[in-house]
Amino acid sequence: MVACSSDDENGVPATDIINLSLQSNPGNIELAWDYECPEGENTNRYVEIRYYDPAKKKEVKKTVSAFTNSYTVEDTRKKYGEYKFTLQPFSTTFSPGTIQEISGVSEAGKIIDTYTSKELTMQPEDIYIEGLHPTGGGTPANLLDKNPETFINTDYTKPLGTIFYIDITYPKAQKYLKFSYINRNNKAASFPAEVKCYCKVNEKDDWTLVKTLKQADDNLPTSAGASYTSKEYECPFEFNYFRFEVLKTHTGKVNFSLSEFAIYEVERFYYDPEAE
Ligand SMILES: [Ca+2]
Repeated sequence: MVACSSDDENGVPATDIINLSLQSNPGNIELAWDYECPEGENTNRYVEIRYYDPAKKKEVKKTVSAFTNSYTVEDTRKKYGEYKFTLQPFSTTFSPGTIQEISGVSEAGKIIDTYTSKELTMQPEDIYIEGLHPTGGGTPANLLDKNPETFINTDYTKPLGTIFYIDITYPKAQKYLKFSYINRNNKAASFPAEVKCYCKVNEKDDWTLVKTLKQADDNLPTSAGASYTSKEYECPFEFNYFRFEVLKTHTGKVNFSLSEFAIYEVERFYYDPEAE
């Protein structure tokens, strides 16, 4: 029997729900349905949705307006297996309609993995540069003065294949490596095009390679004055020392030249809703 609009004000039957469907999404389940009667003849006041929430360990009852034909159940989890939903319409006179049921499994909740970082203050003595040009190379302080016109330059008179690097002593141990630099503001200068990033805990330790950056893959900048900020790279341990070793420059010349260098304190926020 189809219960569309009726003149009998003493007891209007509810309009039944049809075509109830369920869509699984990451961390939520979407229910959708139609009504047996066309819009305008729908006799319902609301639809009641009932289900058991295994996360809160309780029965949940939601009501949605008669004009609604979908509902998203938030914070569902794959690990809880099947959810069973019961929908029941109620008419303008609160007469209950036919119960519809549907079951389904949620997709896994989305993993949240984000980093926050802030710059760590360095002193010039925290920086050692291997192979500074003896007269025109500048000093480590030039990398910290926030002035793009002061710079460091490694020794361009050395033969090709000479490896130059910057060693940094961290003021505070870190688990994640993140750094930034600014190319020297001079079009004739050479900039890092392949860099190996190493960490270690103690001064006497061997270096551990954490990441190799390449110009094409990692967008190391090749224009004068351009800046680069690395992603966050996890070290196998909390480190105190960082080596920025330049294997190639974008011009192919032996030396590289930078105007600023910075390191960061990094905190990671990781949350897997399925893991609790
Ligand atoms: Ca500078």
